[in-house]
Amino acid sequence: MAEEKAKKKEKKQPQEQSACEATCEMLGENTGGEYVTVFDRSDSMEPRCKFGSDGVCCRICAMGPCRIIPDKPGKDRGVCGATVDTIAARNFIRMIAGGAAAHSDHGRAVCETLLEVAEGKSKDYTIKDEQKTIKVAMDLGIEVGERPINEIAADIARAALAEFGNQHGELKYLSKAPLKRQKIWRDLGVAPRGIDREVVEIMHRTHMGVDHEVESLLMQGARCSLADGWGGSMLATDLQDILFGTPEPIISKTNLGCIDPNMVNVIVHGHEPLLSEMIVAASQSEDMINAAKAVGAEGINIGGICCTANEILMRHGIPPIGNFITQELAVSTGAVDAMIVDVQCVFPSLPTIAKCFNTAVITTSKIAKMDGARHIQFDEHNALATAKKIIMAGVEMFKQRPANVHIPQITQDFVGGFSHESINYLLGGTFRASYKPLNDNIINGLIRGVAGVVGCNNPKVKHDWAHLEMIKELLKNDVLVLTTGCGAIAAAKAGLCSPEAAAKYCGEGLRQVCETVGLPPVIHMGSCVDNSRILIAATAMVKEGGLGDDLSDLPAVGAAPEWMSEKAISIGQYFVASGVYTVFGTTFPTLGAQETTKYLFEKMDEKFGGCWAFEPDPIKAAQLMIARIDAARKKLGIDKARERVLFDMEKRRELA
Ligand code: NFS
Ligand code: SF4
Repeated sequence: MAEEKAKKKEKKQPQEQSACEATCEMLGENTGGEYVTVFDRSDSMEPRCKFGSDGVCCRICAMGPCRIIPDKPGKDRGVCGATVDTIAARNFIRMIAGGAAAHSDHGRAVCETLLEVAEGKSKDYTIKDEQKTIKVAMDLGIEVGERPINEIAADIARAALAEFGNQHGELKYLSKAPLKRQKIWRDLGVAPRGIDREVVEIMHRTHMGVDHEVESLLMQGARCSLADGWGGSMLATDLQDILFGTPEPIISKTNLGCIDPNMVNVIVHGHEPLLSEMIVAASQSEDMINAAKAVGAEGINIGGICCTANEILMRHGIPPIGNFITQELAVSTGAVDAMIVDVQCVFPSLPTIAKCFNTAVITTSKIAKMDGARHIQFDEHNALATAKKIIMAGVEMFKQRPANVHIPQITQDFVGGFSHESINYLLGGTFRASYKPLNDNIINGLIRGVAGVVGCNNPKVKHDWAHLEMIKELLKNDVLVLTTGCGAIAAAKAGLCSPEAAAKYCGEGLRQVCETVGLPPVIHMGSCVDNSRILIAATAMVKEGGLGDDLSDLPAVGAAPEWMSEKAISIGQYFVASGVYTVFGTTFPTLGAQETTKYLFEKMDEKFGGCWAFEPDPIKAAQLMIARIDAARKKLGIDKARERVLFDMEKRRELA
């Protein structure tokens, strides 16, 4: 009895688990523990294995698993003799391979669909953005001339697909980076040859008994990550823009309150917009709306979770109802009739919780199935018909809604849909699109610098909290924030992605600029593959002039305060290899290996002009980022400008 009481005491309060009000409300609904969620499973997993956490356990061959204690003779090497640093470096770059593979396979699927569309075999999609098609053709060295757009698009798709299997030379998109950056990559031997080749080479090098040198391993990790950021992810973003349109700022709503009790709620979750685009289109067709009405609903309501949410938000203003960690809680509202999933970041627990709430969980990808879920294979040749069939599965479930529906009445308005192109227009105007106003305001010190705050949620950290604390600290210090992925949804839910946030959270300088240009201080740039948009925006800043001649010269930094996935490690590494100082929170997967960690945190800075850092306290992490921004300003000789601005501000306050 006493024991039971002690256990109950240990159960965390919702407010300790999440900074999102709606999430807390749903957690509060389950204090009796009727169903199990990621929050409970994470607590049950404690204490977690220290060897695994620190990256010093190797299971690469069957002589292991080898768990290393570096300073204990006899335990300081694996059975094969591998040192703790070899093991941690191997584990680390295997994470990069996993992340790069996921992003890039998504990119590959987009390429294949574009080819089918261009060849007229996938009749439900069209080429939506001709201007972008021409731009991408030029980037890939494809002749434009007077050729029909479909022919150009087909050549783009073929050239893009060839990037995956390319064996020699280097990826074409590397030429989009600043010249100085390209030279750094070539000199270091990390210019990726082909996307698939770099992933495979990591698997080979990290096989038992191959590459054992920390530098050699980590440099291949960098090469593979670049094949993700400047390859697979960038192709995914660009070709999606061609197919579905380049995003423009769009007003939307977010959070669980966007679930509508009177509608058939279909939630799309996962990553590839190929299907979710069609789901959106199908949900607006008359026959589907009629089918919904026939079962007593007012219509069909689409919402999103994770990055597929960001994709359809960016192009259609569809509300993201939650981020990664809230996928089960969305189901537990009882009002989700169907949850449609494709690939990545999908909990295999969904069918279990869905059973309690009569939600249909539908898998759609031929590479991603789940026990307990219904599989309706997505067929891009018959995209609209498949989407309708999937929506009908939701319509059928509407009548079986449980009695205990509970939807938190919490929503938040925000603006999303910022692509590099739309920022360019916003800043410079349609006729003279440019980043000049941004650069000018950085040079004159009103904006101190730019930070990309991106990435996941992780139940080891209070949900959304680290994102929000970090972002607020940055805004207060006049740092403009760019965001993607689940971090973007966290920011949007907290009201940081609305223009009004400028007055509420920003330092005087940043507030002024945001209000003049009409930008929110936190700019939602899309899904995680859209981190490639941040690379391109940063490159545009370099090319605009006045802020050095390489990405590493910019007063720009990156962070993933609640990361969890291998994709996040790949993203972090390609930011570092692109010259960006990048701070991760939560935990860092090489901490048990000194030399490897030192290489990532220090040596990479000498090589790339950017390096990794680890700081779980989001405020301290923000301060590290600000210090790095200030150092870059000093190097550029623009630190004096900022002192003047601050002085002026004081003066103005005095006057007021
Ligand atoms: Ni990014 Fe998107 Fe979210 Fe993390 Fe998962 S959804 S690709 S990996 S959890 S940000
Ligand atoms: Fe152990 Fe070496 Fe095998 Fe890894 S590769 S499990 S360190 S013997």
